[in-house]
Amino acid sequence: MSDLKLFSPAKAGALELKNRIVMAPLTRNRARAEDDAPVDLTATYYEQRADAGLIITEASQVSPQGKGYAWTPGIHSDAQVEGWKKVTDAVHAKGGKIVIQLWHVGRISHPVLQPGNADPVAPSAIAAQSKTFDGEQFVDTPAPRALDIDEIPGIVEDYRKAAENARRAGFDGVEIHAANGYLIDQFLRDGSNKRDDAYGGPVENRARFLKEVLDAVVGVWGGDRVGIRLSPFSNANDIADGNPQATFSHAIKLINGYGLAYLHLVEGQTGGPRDIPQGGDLAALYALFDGARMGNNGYDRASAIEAVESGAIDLVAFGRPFISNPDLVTRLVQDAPLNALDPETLYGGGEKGYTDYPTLSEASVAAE
Ligand code: 8OZ
Repeated sequence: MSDLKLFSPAKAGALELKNRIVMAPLTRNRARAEDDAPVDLTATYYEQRADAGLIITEASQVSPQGKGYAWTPGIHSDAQVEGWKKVTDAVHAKGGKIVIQLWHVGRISHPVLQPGNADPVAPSAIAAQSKTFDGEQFVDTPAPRALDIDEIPGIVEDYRKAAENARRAGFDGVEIHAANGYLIDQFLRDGSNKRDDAYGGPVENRARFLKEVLDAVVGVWGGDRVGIRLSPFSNANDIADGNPQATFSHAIKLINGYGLAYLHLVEGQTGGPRDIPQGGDLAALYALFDGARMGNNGYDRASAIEAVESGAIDLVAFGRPFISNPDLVTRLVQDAPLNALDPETLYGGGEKGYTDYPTLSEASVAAE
């Protein structure tokens, strides 16, 4: 069993991973309300999961404008860096590796979550038929304001500063969140990007913002400590594209030039079926990338073993199973049963459903 590739060490750029099981980025909405800083409980939560070959943190906004939901953490202030430092110290003390996911939500926000109650920003003033949580209720995401071309360098600079803050906070690297209908994805896709300047029109232009973010973040970390997440065939947050195969072929060829640690793809519909719409070819997209390939979405033990053993991908990111099983790696190695997930405690709240899921040994003590 232990000679299964899934449980064997791997390299992802400069990141040396003790196994190929990755904790996927998971929004949990438990940051401190006053300043969006991670709390001590968050250090406990990640520390409990440090057996993963790699932890990718929950998406963390690069600026106040990049925020789209109540109680998500940021990585743009000193207090947030301080909170994250406790997280990285705790994970490192347990022998784990952890990167932070850098996030700007673009139009998936609401004025009540924005500085000065401003309208959220996006490539074009097109509303997403989506919802966000404002701290009290779910609200429709309104029409955003189209970014002025002069504002774009400032947002790229926010990514650069966030990447620097991530270094100060002791992370092993960063993941650029370019998936799930948030700002980078909004630029990439022709359904949300109707600009007629250098950032819109042909895919070369729609990928310009991604390229500038890559330049900024790789400039801080070097390519081999940067990963990127894309969701080519997902329509999460009402994202749409006339030809996702062509869009993401171009994007991944561009990305491949940076020597990144890994390419992380959401396979199929985010948080939903793994089916790829007719004509979509995920393997062809992975083949355009020379570094480690990480797959996510609905994997279980058998499909993860098979995917890595066959060479289809190198690393498997587990989301929901990692929420309810802090010792997921041990359970997968032993082929032990998994704790069920409590959907009521996914977003917001305290330790219930966050740090109180039992490990196998805790569960067996409780059963005695
Ligand atoms: C669930 C709830 C809110 C945000 C994503 C960051 O889909 C998210 C997210 C997931 O990438």
